[in-house]
Amino acid sequence: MPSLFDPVQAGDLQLANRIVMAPLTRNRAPDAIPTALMAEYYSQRASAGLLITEATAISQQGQGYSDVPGLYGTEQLDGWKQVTEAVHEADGKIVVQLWHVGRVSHHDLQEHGAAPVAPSAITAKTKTVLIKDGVPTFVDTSEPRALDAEELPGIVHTYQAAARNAMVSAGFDGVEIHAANGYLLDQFLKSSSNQRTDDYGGSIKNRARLLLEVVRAVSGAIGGGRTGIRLSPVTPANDVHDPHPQPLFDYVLRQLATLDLAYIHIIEGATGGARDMPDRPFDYAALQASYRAAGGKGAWMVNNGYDEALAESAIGSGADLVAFGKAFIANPDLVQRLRRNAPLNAPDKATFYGGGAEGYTDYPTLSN
Ligand code: 8OZ
Repeated sequence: MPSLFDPVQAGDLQLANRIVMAPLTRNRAPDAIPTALMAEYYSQRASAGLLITEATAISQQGQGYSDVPGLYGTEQLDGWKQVTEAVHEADGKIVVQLWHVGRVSHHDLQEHGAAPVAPSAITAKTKTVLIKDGVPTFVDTSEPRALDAEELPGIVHTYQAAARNAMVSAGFDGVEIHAANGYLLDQFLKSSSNQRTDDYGGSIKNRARLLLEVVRAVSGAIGGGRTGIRLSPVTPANDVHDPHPQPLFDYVLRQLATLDLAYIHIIEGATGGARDMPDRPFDYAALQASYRAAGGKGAWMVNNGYDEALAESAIGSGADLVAFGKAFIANPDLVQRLRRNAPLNAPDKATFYGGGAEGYTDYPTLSN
């Protein structure tokens, strides 16, 4: 039986172990440009089998928080290039998470103070972060406007262009499409945020249409074997809900199975919170079985609240990869610590979002 420390193939990505650094928003990219400090942070963690970057906006419209990075300007791509070079220098593999926040934004972050966009004009009961004078402040998200159907091909194209630039200009090993946590693609999937009456709303097939168009466009441009996707069937994050998640995600996974993706990344339960949600039951084993039954060969990546014992048991029962979030914030050498059963540093919540090196690149490794 494989262990967490054994190599694994995820599409075209040959990974040294099955421990993945989950995407983690850290708000340390002023003007959305990745910095040398970010290159240091990611390269410190390069012993992970795979690093997934923090969520990275594909356009200004896709921005929802202060000081999160983008992937649509030359300086942003150059900034990411120094990150990928540092990670490759340290023998790591890194994919960038492609992000459009949809309605989880504030008009101050949008071009000319425009309203954020969404499947329907329904405000999310959630907060975003604006950093003013260096101080992160939580603010209500702004009322969005519903996207016209004519605008959707442009959004698909923007994902595709970002994926191409990620590979060609920024030197990434692949991309992960962020379709989780109540952001744009998840807003289209779930009925609480999608009340459209056109081809992109109503039936499961219609609500999954934009997501599948994006995945086809991205994987068509850079190769399915370098494309992953993140999904969160039942998370309440950012005020999305679907009363029937099992058939919805069953359909999505059966469609994705035909696209030869590198991996499927599933958040089990409430993002960063409870794995079991009695009011939102979901059968993840059935979801994986549907994907495999439909011919899906991508690596199966699980996430949310894993410790080593739970991770090994997941690998034993058919997961290929386990993503760790907070543990990677506080333990740059997490792989080595897990391998040696060494104690873990505790993460400091106060320095998760915004700031500089403190709580970012200064967590000690075992040898320090
Ligand atoms: C925490 C804070 C801001 C954004 C996600 C991109 O939940 C995020 C995020 C997390 O996927």
